Amino acid sequence: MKNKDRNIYSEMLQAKSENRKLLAILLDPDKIVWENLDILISKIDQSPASHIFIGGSLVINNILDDLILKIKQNCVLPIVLFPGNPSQISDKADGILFLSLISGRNPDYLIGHQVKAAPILKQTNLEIIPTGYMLIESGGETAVERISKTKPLDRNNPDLVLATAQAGEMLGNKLLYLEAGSGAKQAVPLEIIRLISKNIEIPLIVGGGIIDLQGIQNAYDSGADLVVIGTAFENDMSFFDFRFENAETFNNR
Ligand code: 1GP
Repeated sequence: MKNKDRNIYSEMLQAKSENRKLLAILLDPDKIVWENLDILISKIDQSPASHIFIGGSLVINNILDDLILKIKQNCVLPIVLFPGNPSQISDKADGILFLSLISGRNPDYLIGHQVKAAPILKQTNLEIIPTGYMLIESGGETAVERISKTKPLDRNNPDLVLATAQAGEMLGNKLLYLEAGSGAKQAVPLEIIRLISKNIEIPLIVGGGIIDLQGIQNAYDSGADLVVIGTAFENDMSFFDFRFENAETFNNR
């Protein structure tokens, strides 16, 4: 399928309207073992995932284009860039979460990187999906916090989290992403997911520190429209194998 034939965001809205939950597997190019890629792709293809997100805090490996092309040979899932900085753009992907780190106050991550990325993105066919990205405190310093030099929002201050989410929606973001951070000790609190999902209209992505099926189900039950799984699948490519068969959680494929 060519990039222009796909409308990732419309499909997300459609899924939300049908209460069909979505699942993204997050691949960090720096952690890909090229020799294992075929099996990795077949595991993704057999999994309940609806999307592949690609990105990392650094991405020092210059394999982004090759990685995406290789995945596309064997898997039809939409590939969405989830970039840590403007160097992580590939026109081989289908779309990009155009992130603004609205939980923080670092201008580079609110507008600076976006200004650098805009002319590059203009040259691509990528579907650009403006996304309010909110880091929620999760029991330890995460890579996003370290690299962006921003503080996460206090997980015990739901009023501030809500106001930030509402501001993100009012600014015109099409998605909100509640992020505990990759490998977080504690996932985003369910009360926060519940509060935000009840008070915004746009689809809600939740990720960071979700390590089992129950965690995914809890996030869905609390109002997440799309859950992101990175580390758990990275550590165990069979993560979805036995969970898939009888799991009603995954009704998206
Ligand atoms: C990180 O939300 C994603 O940006 C996924 O987090 O690696 O903890 O699954 P995990």
